[in-house]
Amino acid sequence: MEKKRALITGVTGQDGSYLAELLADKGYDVYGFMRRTSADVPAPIEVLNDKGLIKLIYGNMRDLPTMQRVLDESKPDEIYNLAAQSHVGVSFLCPDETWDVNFHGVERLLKEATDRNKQVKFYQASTSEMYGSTPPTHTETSVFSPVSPYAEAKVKSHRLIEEYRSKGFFTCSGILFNHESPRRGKIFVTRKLTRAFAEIKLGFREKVGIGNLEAGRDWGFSGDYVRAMWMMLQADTPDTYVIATGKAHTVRDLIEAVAKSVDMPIHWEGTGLQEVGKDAQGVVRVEIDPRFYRPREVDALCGDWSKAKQKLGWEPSVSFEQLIDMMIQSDIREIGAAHRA
Ligand code: NAP
Ligand code: G4F
Repeated sequence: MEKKRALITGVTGQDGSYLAELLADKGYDVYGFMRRTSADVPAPIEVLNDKGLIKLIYGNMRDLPTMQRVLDESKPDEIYNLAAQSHVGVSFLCPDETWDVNFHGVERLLKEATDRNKQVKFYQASTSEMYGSTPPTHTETSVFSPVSPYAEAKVKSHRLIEEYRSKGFFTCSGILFNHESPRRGKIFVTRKLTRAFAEIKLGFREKVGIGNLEAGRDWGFSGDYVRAMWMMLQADTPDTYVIATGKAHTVRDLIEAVAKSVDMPIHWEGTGLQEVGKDAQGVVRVEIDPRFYRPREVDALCGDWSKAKQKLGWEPSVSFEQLIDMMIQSDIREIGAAHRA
């Protein structure tokens, strides 16, 4: 049987890296679309494991000719569109780039891909941010109320995916709630905290500044969520699915759990901007830094993933506590290794 070919945009990101490994393990030839950066990693890069190939080629969601070239070279059966300006806070600072990559990029890719192959299967990385703050639990049919440039662009792309589906194309959307891992970018709140507490624990840092303590998120493991992406494209019909754990925690809960996982329980003193988190010796380990507040905030997100369980047989395998432990242990190892080198 001929090997399947997949194109992953955003392959250098958290999800892209896990997905590339998953697909290569399943025997796919995987093409990854990567931007040229000042790190000067030369492309193409080819990685061959015993089952499949991962080939990274230069591409940019903002550049039509490179997109066309990549599609012609990779001839994908499945496309996973994960590339995005993915930081909500940054989207308030860079709204044009966010709009161009997160919406127009999707528009370009969908058109070029379906012009070339009407049977191509397309996964779009939609997001729980599209709901804004419409409580309490979100399903595939909950109302969208985006509050950031990031979420506005994602809603527009989500609608485009539905439009293509209504015309008979195999286009799926995963409305994914926050998912994390040791490969998470260091400016997202989970990794920022696991990194900071690993440094505090090892004596390289004293404290960390944080924004809104009361925001609630439904945090899962990226490795579980990329499995759901693949399952969506193997289903008989294309659809939209919520992927989540169904359990929400606040940033305050997250800090307490991260601190506990390095045996440094935190207690809180003060209120508002003066609130601090102190360790058992009374040393301030967490303080409020208003620079991390957002112009508009999504207060609480929690997903109902029952459709994905029922129709795809998907379920999450890593708990909130296991996730934090995995991340902090990895950060401790990484920092230790860097200081030994
Ligand atoms: P990430 O780690 O920030 O990765 C984003 C990827 O997009 C990176 O590979 C980045 O490349 C690439 N990219 C950015 N601009 C590009 C451009 N102009 N052209 C080509 N590539 C570009 O994000 P992630 O956490 O893996 O998330 C993957 C996708 O899922 C994103 O679309 C995100 O919006 C969405 N999502 C994420 C979550 C979550 O909790 N993680 C939840 C819901 C939806 P560089 O390495 O060059 O920067
Ligand atoms: O970790 P965050 O930056 O993730 P956010 O904004 O929820 O977005 C992530 O998840 C979305 C899915 O819902 C994805 F679509 C998106 O691509 C991205 O992966 O912030 C989480 C919460 C926010 O409420 C934020 O205001 O934590 C709050 N927060 C408090 N202090 C902070 C901080 N966030 C960051 N990044 N840094 C802080 O110091």
